[in-house]
Amino acid sequence: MLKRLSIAVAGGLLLASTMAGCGGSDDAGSSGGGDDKITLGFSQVGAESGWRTANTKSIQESAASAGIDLKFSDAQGKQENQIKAIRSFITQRVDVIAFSPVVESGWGTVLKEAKDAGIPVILTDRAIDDPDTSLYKTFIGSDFVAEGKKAGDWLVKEYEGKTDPVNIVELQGTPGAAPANDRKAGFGDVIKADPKFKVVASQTGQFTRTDGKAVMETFLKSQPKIDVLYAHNDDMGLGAIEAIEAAGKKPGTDIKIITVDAVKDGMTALSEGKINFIVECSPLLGPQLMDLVKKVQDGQTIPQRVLTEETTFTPEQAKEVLADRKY
Ligand code: GZL
Repeated sequence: MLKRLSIAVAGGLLLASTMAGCGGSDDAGSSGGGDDKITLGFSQVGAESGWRTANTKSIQESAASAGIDLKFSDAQGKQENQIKAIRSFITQRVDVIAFSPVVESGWGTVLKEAKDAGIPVILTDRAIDDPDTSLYKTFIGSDFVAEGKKAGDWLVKEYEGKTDPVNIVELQGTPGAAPANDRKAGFGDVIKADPKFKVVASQTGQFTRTDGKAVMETFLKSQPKIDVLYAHNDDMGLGAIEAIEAAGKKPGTDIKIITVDAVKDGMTALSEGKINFIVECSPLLGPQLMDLVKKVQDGQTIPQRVLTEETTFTPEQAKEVLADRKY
């Protein structure tokens, strides 16, 4: 799918256009870099979801297409592994370091080490909460608070004019992760305006299908009445659908479901009416990241924040675009 992101610069914010699904071979791990090749050290969160798999593919393919020597490390969801990988990239004297921080906090020390070693750092996908923004050149990723607000706005519209209580259960992402914190905050901000909306249970499903299913099973046992599920990503929503169906209920009808990401499996469930609304979060950050890496290597000034614009999907819209989805 051609992902068109309009180019606009406002207050140091760049929205850049990018073509999705770049070509080139899938270059896993590190490829032999010649002397003049830029060497990029990338620390990835893990492989917890369909979104993450697509994000990794985009980064590996884009590095190959851009002729960038990629040293890729999978942290299996552990911050200590990401810190170790960043230290290893510093020892190897890579040209640029990029990473998707699994959680928001605890990065100051290792990023100071990269800064002292004169190696520029780019944040991708998730933000950090360190106040010292000189520790990284830019953050390219979505506005997760806005994603949560879009989910809340849909729910408010869906129940407009109704007065009965609406019991909501929430499957949160990884504790401490920016998308989990912000999607919760954005959603909560919108629904607090109407007392009929009540989050009766909220627990992490770690962004995975397995945990999403297990937690939804406990919600179904403990909650006398569930009207809505808000899941911070498609994968947890898909796991919850399995639990809802096993309990003899119809997902999308007996329990309305809102998720975030818009990966293929989520969009398929949406087109079938098992999910009611999906807020898109694009994993295809590879092309923009490689462009930023080259600019940083050339010593060019780049915006502090590169925001990926995203849309939302209803079941009807999902049916229209499903065939073109690349992830
Ligand atoms: C969001 C990304 C989140 C996805 C999940 O940018 O960090 O992590 O929403 C993924 O699917 O696991």
